[in-house]
Amino acid sequence: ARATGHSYEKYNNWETIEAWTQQVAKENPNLISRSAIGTTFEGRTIYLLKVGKAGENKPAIFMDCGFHAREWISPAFCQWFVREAVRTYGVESHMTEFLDKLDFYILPVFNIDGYVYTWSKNRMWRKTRSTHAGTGCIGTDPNRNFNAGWCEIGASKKPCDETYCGPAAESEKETKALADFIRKNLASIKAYLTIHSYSQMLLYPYSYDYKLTENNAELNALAEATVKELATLYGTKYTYGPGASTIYPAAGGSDDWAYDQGIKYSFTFELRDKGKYGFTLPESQIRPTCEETMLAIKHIASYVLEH
Ligand code: ING
Ligand code: ZN
Repeated sequence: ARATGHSYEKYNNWETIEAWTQQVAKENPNLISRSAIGTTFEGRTIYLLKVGKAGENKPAIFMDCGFHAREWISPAFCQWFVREAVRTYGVESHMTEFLDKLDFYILPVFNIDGYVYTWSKNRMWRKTRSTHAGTGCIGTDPNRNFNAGWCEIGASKKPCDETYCGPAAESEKETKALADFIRKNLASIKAYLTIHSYSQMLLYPYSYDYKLTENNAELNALAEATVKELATLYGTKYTYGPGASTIYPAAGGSDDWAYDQGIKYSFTFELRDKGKYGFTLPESQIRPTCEETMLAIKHIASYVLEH
C-alpha cells in the first residue's frame, strides 16, 4: 500500500488533496492564493485556488472539478492544471501570457462529502451526502440543484433517485456557496468550465431546454476547434454540442445557470473514456487524459483572452 503522499498520477483522497491545496499555495505565493468559499453538509471546507500573477481588474476563468463523487478523473485534472500552471509559468509562452493577463479560479473538489464517501463506502456514489426531512435516502445531485429550469426536465423529485434535484434550487450548501461566489465575481468571470466524466463530450448550454443560446454559432465553433485541438495529442475523439441534444435534457445544471448569469463561455467537459472503464478510469490514463485536456483548456483560455 502507498503512503498518503500526493501524486499527480494517482487518485488522491480528500485528506491528501486538502493538504496539497495548502502546500501548492504556500510554495507558489507569487501565483497562487487559497481561499474558502464555504463548507459542505458534513462540515468540510470548500477550497478555491486563485491562480495568476497579481494585477488590477483581471478577467477570470472559473473551473470546478468533482461535482459528482465517483468521477475521480475530474479532481485529478484540476490538480494537474494547477501543477502545469506553476511548472510552465515563465517557461512556456502561452501559459505565461494567461497567468499574466487572467486569473484562473480552480475549485479542486466541489462535492467533497460525496468524494470522501466514494473512498470509504461506495465507489459509485454520485450525489452530495445531505439528509432530507421525511426520507432515509441521502444526497442531492448537485448538477440538478442550480436555478436553471430547476427540476423541470431530466431530474427527479424523488430523494432516493440519482438525479434528485433537492427540495429547492440551491438547497445544498455546496451549490449555494458556488453560486454565491460566482454572483459576487460576475464582473470578472468570462468563462465557466465544469469538469465531469465520462463520455468524451464538450457540452454547452442549454441542457434544461432544447432552445439554443444567443451565441450558439460561436459556442459551436469554439467547441469544434477545442475538441480538434484536444485530439491532436492522442487522437481522442470528442463529440460536442448543446447539452440537451448532445447528451440528454437535464435541468438545474451549473453550466446553464452560469450562462444565464451572463457568462457567455460556459462549458461542461465529459472526460475519458467512453465506457470501457467509465468512472473507474485506470490511473495509467490520468497523464494522457490530463495532457490532452490541458490543450483544450488552453485553447478556450486563448479564445477568451482575444474576445
Ligand atoms: N453528466 C452530466 C450530468 O450532470 C450534464 C451532463 C451536463 C447535465 C450539463 C446537465 C448539464 O448528468 C455527468 N456525467 O454527470
Ligand atoms: Zn458528472
